[in-house]
Amino acid sequence: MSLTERRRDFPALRPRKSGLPPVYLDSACMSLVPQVVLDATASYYRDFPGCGGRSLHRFAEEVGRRYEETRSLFAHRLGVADPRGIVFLRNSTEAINLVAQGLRWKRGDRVLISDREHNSNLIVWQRLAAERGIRVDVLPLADEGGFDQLELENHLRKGVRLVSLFHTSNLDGRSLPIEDITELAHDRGAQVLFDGCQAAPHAPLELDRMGVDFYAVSGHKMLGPTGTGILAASPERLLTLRPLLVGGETVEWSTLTEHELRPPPYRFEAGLQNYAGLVGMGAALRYLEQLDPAEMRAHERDLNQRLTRALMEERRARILGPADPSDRPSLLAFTLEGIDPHDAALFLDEGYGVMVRSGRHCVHSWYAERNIPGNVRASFYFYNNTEDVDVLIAGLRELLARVPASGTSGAKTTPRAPSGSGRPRAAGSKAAAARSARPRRRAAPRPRASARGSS
Ligand code: ALA
Repeated sequence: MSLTERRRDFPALRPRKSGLPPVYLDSACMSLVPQVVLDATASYYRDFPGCGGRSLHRFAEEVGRRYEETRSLFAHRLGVADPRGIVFLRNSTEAINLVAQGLRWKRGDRVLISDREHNSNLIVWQRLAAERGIRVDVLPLADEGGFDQLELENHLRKGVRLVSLFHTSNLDGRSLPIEDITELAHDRGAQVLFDGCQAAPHAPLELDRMGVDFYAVSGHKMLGPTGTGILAASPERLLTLRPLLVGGETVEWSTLTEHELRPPPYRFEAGLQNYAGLVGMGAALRYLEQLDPAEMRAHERDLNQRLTRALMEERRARILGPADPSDRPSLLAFTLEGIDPHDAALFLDEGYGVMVRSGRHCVHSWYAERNIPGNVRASFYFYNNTEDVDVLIAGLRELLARVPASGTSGAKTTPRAPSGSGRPRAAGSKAAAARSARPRRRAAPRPRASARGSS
């Protein structure tokens, strides 16, 4: 079965009232969910709605078995030999928080992050700096070109305790050489934590072989239900972390004055767990196992190439990050001169049924440094096809034609959002100009069936 034939497995891609399927290009935020995952999730409530690990009856036994099966599937996907190195959490944000708040810090300990980390891998360290006196160093990354190992070594020489970086960027789609980074960090006595949210959905990993200390993943970006993240680490590394929460299921025994924690991973999984979600996640991991990662990568790169070429023909479009889509296959972030990114996203959704993400993608710090209000981001997964890209291109062309470059909402001139407002908006008449360009219904006929279902 070709990758795009698998579109049939995704109920959210079914044609809507207009007769057309939605164009979903926001999988970097959250992937769609195949029917098998929906069925597995529902099967928990329908067929074996028990408390895992507590009761001895058949429902509880079944959920316990499925829960551990999902743990083993995650371990297999990530190349972790011992499933006890997989801790179930809500998402990668919680996983990073577990490492940040779980390690025992000394004043002056250094953490090294990059200049384009998601807030999940930034705010936690800022808080530790303010409250516990750690130091946060920032590794600048070039917008183009490879990873600068010398710059990393210069930082490591200062005595870094933890290097905490994205694996694949949600901002510009590039990946970091995590094996080399791990080796360099270990040579200097530092541990590594990678945010694998944008990498794990696209390929299996070999974390044990690479010696990665901690790796955070969100299941909702890899076909799973929401609330199904994990932290991967060796059980020995996990022993160095203080649990964020304790309570039911985290202890071997307790008296009125004492308790003994269970070994990892159970000491980190307090209270009744997201059994339905994790049973669904097991189905998601089994589904992913059937896909060829090389084929997936080539397919995503080809879609990205198609959009890249179209944008390169547009004088007002500027692509963020590496020029070559092979260096950022799963996503493409861009600005359109004179058009506010949120206006562009609304125009595409309302007029063309195209869903992209706009704004600062939870990497506010990077945009603030450059005084850019945000950008538009299209992200690809194996279920996207060329028609998706062509509809997006048609929408962007119409938007550019409707909103002239000058005298309208300008990416360069749009003021930064007042703090706390969350969504940057284009100012006054500029925003109005872009918004008035928004069609009230589908503005242009979408390319029809010939491309549908093809890759
Ligand atoms: N949800 C975040 C994004 O869309 C990570 O990039």
